[in-house]
Amino acid sequence: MELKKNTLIIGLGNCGCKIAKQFADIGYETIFANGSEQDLKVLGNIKGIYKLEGFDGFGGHRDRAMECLQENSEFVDALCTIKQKIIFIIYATGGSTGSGLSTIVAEWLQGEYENDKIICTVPVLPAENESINKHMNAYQAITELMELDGMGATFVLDNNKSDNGDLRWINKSFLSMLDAFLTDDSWGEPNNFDESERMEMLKEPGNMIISLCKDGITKIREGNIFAPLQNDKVCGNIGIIHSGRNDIDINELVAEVGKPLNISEGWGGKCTLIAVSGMSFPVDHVSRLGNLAVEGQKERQRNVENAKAAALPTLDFGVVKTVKPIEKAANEKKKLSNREMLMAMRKKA
Ligand SMILES: Nc1nc2c(ncn2[C@@H]2O[C@H](COP(=O)(O)OP(=O)(O)OP(=O)(O)O)[C@@H](O)[C@H]2O)c(=O)[nH]1
Ligand SMILES: [Mg+2]
Repeated sequence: MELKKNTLIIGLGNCGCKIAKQFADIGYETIFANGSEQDLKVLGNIKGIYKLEGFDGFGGHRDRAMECLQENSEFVDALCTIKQKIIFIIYATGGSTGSGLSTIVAEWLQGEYENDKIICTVPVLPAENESINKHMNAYQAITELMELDGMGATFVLDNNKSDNGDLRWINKSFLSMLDAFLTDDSWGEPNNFDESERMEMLKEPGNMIISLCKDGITKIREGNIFAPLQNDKVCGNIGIIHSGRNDIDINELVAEVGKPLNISEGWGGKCTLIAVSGMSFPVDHVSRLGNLAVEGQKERQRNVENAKAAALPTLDFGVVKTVKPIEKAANEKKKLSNREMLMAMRKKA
């Protein structure tokens, strides 16, 4: 089985759809769901678009998702006829459409296909300088995701890692990493990192990361697109494709990510690839975002309290009295207007 052919990418909300579009452009089967006509226009003329009628954005309210799905049965119908074995749901946790839909869609797919499919999620976390509402939504989305049973791997992308706010770099990097993971068909002595081993990794619940370069081990901690790893060394499986000869020192890698149950290695890759699955969710980092929201709300509350004291005082504007014009003396001759003078002159002539 070729993994790419057996993969469906679902993009939810604006960010999810933009990342999913990149996969569509390189031949992946894709479904897009969003309410905003303007956002969908950016995708161009492409199949698999579901416009969520009546929901032109959720305006920051994740809780509108259920109502939206009830009113947009065409999209839910599409979720019931998926042929691919592996499904990726991509969405921004900080927005409201993708963030709100994500849990319900994941739960729906899980119920619909039970253990028949591997359902992976790709939640995108807001940067630390984004708004309170984004941090609250992200915290809720990750809490809900962690409570779901039967899910496959989760790739937590972190917008805080973007270079000067360049989110396209995050999108592109994820595309190349996941595509390499799904399509690298390199083979060599003495072993290969085969498709069934990759499927096992995707099937494994918990956090997963991919790194695509020679200095992959240091990139696991910094300079990557993923949320900072939970510092507990919980690790399920490691997959490696060496591009040269043993270009990854496994002991060094294990010291970094923890002791895995299994290590699958392949040789002859176009570039070095490291994948680590079954790790803990990045709870510390997500808590940090949650606390930023709590602190932000406290500050707003303080501002509201201070603003109360700043009521407008009552001012006495006084009353302006009118003054009567001075009456002209009765004997004073009325001055003629220019017109009157001209008329009088014409009469005389
Ligand atoms: N990595 C990445 N993040 C993005 C991108 N576009 C938006 N975001 C992030 O996504 C979050 C906003 O989510 P959106 O996807 O725009 O929201 P939505 O799902 O359309 O929901 P609404 O609030 O209803 O519009 C913010 O945290 C942004 O930083 C993108 O192209 N790449
Ligand atoms: Mg939107």
